Amino acid sequence: MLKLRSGLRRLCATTAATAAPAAVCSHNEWDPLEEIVVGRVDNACVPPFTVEVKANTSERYWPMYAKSGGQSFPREFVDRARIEVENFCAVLASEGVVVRRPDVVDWSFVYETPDFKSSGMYAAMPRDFMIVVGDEIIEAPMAWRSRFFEYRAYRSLIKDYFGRGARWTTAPKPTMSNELYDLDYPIESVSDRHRLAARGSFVTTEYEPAFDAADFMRCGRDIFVQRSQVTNRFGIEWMRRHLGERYRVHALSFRDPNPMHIDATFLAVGPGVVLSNPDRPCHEIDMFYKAGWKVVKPPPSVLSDEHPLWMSSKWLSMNILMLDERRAIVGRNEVPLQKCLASLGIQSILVDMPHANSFGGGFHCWTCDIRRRGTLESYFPQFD
Ligand code: DAV
Repeated sequence: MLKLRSGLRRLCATTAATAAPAAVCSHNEWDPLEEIVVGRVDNACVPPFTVEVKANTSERYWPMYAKSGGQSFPREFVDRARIEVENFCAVLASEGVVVRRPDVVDWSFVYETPDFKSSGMYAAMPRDFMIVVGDEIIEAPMAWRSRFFEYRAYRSLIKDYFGRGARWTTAPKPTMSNELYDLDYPIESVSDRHRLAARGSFVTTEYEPAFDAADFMRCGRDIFVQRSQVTNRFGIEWMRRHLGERYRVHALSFRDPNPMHIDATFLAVGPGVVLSNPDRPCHEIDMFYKAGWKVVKPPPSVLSDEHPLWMSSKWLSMNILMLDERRAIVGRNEVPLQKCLASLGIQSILVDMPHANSFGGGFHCWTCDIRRRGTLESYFPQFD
């Protein structure tokens, strides 16, 4: 583990004026977890089958998207996922974590703006929609048209946090007009898509800022992000300028034919330890070695290929949630991963939610940490 650099400490665990604990404060992915938002599967709807959905999903599921856009995801999965996620919340609560939930919203409503028409999807993945950086909640300008109104499910929560002292920012809302998308993005052939992504060409253009918060990973003063199908360079630059000099925003790239969300590709699990997906090596990994980080390749998932994953790969297995740097929420059946974590001194707390996984997320995606006990530190001395 790295030695902490004391010169950079800045407390936000208490607010100066009141000395009361800050309601919102999180600097990284591993400090001791105190409060978290866990998503909801209620009313989850299949998004309309637009170019950005097609670019991000496997052709195996395209018939389902083409047929069921605007309708409920299969009820059996919704019902099972709901039970699994309630259990996940109960496990978090039993570990002493305060669990908050978004509102129940009807996602089947059809909306039309001057630029586009769509229906909604869900509020299952708070990690995509928002990010906490220090005492600030930032709502992301997500790139899918079906997610434009997702903020409505979170506003009760965010207003409450604002009332208790959090800073609250909504990144510029995208118009999501046709100019934001490469409507000719060649998605019929997966090999075309691989070639394009490798060249840095994605379904989203640079028309206006767009990002999903899950493309960012927080390591104290250093924040890592990838250009992906849903996060463009304009969005990354917006974050960089918005966060200002206190933070260093680094763009990483991976050998990944279809990047969308960094947290099943590259996930920091402690100060100086990162899980790096062996199928998707990081082109800038030297940055981590230089800072003395340990780069760990997690083993593949044991999940059956038959189990539907409508919006992700099986690498959701590495999408774990750290309760602190020694304890993680990990899939109950992922024994090879549990062993790998044990070798790092990390104890696995076992939770099973395969039907929740079908909706595109693991434990990290399904949550957004609101408060972790800790201070702002640098773990990359070469940038100080
Ligand atoms: O398989 O890397 C992960 C999506 C997380 N929201 C993947 C996609």
